[in-house]
Amino acid sequence: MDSHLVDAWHKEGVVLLPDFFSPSEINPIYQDYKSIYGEAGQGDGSAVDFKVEGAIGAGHAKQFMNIDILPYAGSTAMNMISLHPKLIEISKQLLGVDEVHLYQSHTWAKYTGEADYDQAHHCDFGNHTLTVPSDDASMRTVNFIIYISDVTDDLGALHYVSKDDSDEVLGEGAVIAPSEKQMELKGRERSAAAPAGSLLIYGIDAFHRGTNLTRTEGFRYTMTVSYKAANNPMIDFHVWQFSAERPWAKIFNEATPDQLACLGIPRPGDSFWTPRTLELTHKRWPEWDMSDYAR
Ligand SMILES: O=C(O)CCC(=O)C(=O)O
Ligand SMILES: [Fe+2]
Repeated sequence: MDSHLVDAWHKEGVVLLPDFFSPSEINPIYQDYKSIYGEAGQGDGSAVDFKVEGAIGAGHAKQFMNIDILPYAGSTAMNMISLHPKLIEISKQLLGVDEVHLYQSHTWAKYTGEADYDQAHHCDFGNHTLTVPSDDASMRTVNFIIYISDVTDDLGALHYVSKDDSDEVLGEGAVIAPSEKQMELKGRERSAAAPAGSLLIYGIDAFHRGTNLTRTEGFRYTMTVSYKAANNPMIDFHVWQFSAERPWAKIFNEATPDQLACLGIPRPGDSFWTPRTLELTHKRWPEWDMSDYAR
């Protein structure tokens, strides 16, 4: 149990772990992004600025291009990193629960000039729940950003405000920042710039914002991966079951029962597994080695 990480998480609301993944874990994913998305977006590679007078940024549809959802067309590494045992373990520690579910996993490639990526400070609950962040920390979220390429300030590093600072500016436990408070939050923001392989961890109640890419012909490759307590129906983002035609074999062929449990698949020994469900599931996913489940 890494109590230092848990303390930092509760105090700051955001934790940056530089060089968390090894180059051998990240390099194949970098190659996937290169072949799927390329190194140039739409536009001529010079920065654009669409901010209105007095605003620090806003959401635009063009910021959200070049996003795909698990399972991916790319390598095993690209598919399995969302279910990395270290991410599962950290999620359990930070939420303080024994069972977690993966509820979000998407790629994101951003390019200088394709959009103005500057956003206003916000917490992500707006599209992760129909309610608001819970008072109970175990019913909130653990949101990871995995850095596939180097992320510097001129390549759109996320900026965030620590919990102490947002509480001071907005009042204790606030999760909505009115426009007249945005400049003050910006004055307290910190940068999450870090090299490829780094891991950023934040929660559903942490103020942060995307920032613009300004380096000529710059690009930023990241992956967004989020966990919640397994028994938390308030939180969701994707619905895995909706996309049965996607390449799920890439996950089934590699994942352990613990990893598959993060997608809602009952563990070996669960009463769900009967001769009938085993046979039908095997017909559905013939490549999946189900011997642990059949035992
Ligand atoms: O990609 C980033 O750096 C942050 C984007 C973000 O916060 C969002 O779209 O909600
Ligand atoms: Fe966000």
